Amino acid sequence: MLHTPMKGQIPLPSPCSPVPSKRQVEWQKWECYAFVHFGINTFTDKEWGYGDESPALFNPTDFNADEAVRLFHEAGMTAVILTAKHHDGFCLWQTAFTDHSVKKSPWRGGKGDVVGEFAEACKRNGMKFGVYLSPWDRNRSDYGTPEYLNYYRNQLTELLTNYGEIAEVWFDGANGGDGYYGGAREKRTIDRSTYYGWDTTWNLVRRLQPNAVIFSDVGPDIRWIGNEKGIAGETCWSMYSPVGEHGTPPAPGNTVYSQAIEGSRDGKAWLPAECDVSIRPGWFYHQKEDSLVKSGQQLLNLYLQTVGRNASLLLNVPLDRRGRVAQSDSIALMKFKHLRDRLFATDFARGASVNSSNTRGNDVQYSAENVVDGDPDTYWATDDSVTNASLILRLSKKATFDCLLLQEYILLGQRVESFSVEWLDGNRWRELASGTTIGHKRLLRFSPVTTDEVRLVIHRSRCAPLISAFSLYKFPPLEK
Ligand code: FUL
Repeated sequence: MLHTPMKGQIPLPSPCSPVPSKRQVEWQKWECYAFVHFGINTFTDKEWGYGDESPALFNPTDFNADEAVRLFHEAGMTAVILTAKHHDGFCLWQTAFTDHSVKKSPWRGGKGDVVGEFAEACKRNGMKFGVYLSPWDRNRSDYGTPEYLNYYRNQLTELLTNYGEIAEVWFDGANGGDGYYGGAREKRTIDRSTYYGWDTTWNLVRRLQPNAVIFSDVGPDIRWIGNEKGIAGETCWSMYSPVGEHGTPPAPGNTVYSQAIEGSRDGKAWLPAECDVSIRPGWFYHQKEDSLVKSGQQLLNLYLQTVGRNASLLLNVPLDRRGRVAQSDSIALMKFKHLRDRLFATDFARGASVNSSNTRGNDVQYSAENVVDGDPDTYWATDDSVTNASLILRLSKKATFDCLLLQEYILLGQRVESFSVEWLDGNRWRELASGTTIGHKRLLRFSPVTTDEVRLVIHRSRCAPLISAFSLYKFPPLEK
């Protein structure tokens, strides 16, 4: 038994800077959510439209936002981000600022609104909704001039005022190059650091949707992981100080993005990582890729490499020419969900008795048993000066497991930089797994062991460690 002062006598650990904002903390809980690429490319079988496509091509035969959103919800996803406008400039909503939109398509007699139907479907199904609005616009004649920025911000204003709560705004780094540009058919290069006046645009988002998180290569709320493969670094800090290429100011499309996969221990800003990856080779639907959809098992691996490494998984599931999710994709999504449900069905560490080498002020509020209580808001903490410490968990009975989940209480900063986990084999401790960062969530897979005693050793931490969860699971056997 600990010799304990009364609960609450010991003050909270001091923050280990930088710390997340409220919107970043909320976003971190989304974990796995859907990206939906849909637009003119769906009908031309391309990935990047040139900008000269006729809006008449957009004509889904059976568009059903509700069905897609329900599927995502059932698959355990928490939000949907829709490509309201891709690089080709075609707009999926009734914008007042261009005719290059659903207004000029035969779909629903020119009265349809894909953004509106998705926003409504998300509301109905308790899902968050976000928008992708491509900064690069290969249709606009004024692209590259200051006028285009008014156009871009006017469009953003429509999206952020007419569709209720917008949870994330996605700013793509791909911009500038050849295009139709109102008939000019030429190559236009812009200065990525200065052209877009990002601060002004981000202020607009803050004003219109104060709770929305802003995504780009440089944040300001969440960062691109630097690849489109669904892989976060085994070391993955939520901190990051983006730098531009060749010493130029960093901006979307202008960072040394290979650094984003790990972020940095001493990064100035809290900029956690989002991993965007498609369920298919392409972002848009192509029939020829129907046989190349990732399996449930592959999606589970992506989950381990993203959510399991302190990042989020933004999984793209495009709509086909009907305006629906293809059957192959929905089967894979439900298998993915089924595998996660089975994996996380039993936590063998829940309710274990836990001893720690040190507990903050010997206060029960910071007790080691907080790591096995299933509550992410309680945590084990050590005294401020103690940055290496250990826990021994005694399970109620022997169990066989091959997966470990660890979580830090990130509201006060990301701290742990080196840890290992051992299991008691007879009377010998043997290493099970080891790692560097933990962050919001760390999942590790190893060969199965059977034991009733496990030890967590924190070797190094930026500040006193705050651990909110330690769980043990068993992977389900491989299914066909
Ligand atoms: C990239 C774009 O160029 C792709 O077409 C896709 O939208 C992807 C999510 O972002 O930068």
